[in-house]
Amino acid sequence: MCLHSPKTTGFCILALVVLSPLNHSAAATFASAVVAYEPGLTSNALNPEAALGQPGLVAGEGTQFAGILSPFNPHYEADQIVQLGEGGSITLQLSRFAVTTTGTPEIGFFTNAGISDTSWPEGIAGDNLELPGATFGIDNALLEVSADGANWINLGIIRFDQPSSAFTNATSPYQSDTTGLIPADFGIPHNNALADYSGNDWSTMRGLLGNSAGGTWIDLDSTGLSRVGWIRLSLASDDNEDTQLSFELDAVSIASSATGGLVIPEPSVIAMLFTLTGLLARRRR
Ligand SMILES: [Ca+2]
Ligand SMILES: [Ca+2]
Repeated sequence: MCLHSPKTTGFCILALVVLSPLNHSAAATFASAVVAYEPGLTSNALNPEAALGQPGLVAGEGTQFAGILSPFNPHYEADQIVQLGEGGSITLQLSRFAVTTTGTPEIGFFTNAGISDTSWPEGIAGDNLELPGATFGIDNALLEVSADGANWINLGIIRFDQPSSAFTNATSPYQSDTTGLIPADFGIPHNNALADYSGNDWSTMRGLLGNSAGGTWIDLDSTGLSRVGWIRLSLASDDNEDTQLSFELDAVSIASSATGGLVIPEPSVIAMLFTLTGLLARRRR
């Protein structure tokens, strides 16, 4: 999008430079590259690129089941979700650094966690979301973070239990027509615990989320790192042949208020930098 003319290229590079190191723009930033993927014991969704970029705003898009991404309607498609089985792991590079910032979690994880609708299609959560069947897709995984892609800080096993929600004003959690809907912001953390949704209807849940798109948010303050550019999720075997654990990842985002500079400029950006240097040199002559 920034490659049409030397003039446009200059603007793009200047924008990147101005935005560094902190980028407070409204648009959320996401994981941008798969560094490693080991599926583990799974035969499903072997498509790690599905975890890059932002979640699609509609689940089942293009099918008769198309409906907005909501706490009752998470993604399930192979082009949206990557799965880890037991022994699996995925390492992702973020597009920009998450800068450790007091007072806010920095990194959001969007999975296929969903809340079962006790009154379909109204969208009403059960009174106790810890009961079996009251939710689906909630899984644990080991989370590690890194400032350089080589040295890792272990944040332990996290329960990724927060659903996603793509629009702030949808009257139905399943509606297929997105006309007039306001997209939620994947760069806005929230403070909701899973229990906060208990017994609530869709309208109340929307209020709890505000402009946030949900997700499970992780605070980096305890890591001792000043910034994080890589994340790794791992699912250990439970050494039980009768169970088959899995973990499903949709996307990873960075809080807009904690978004730093580019992790590693892609080759095209380096090329643009050379172009800009050339332009500036020409102007000085
Ligand atoms: Ca923090
Ligand atoms: Ca995805």
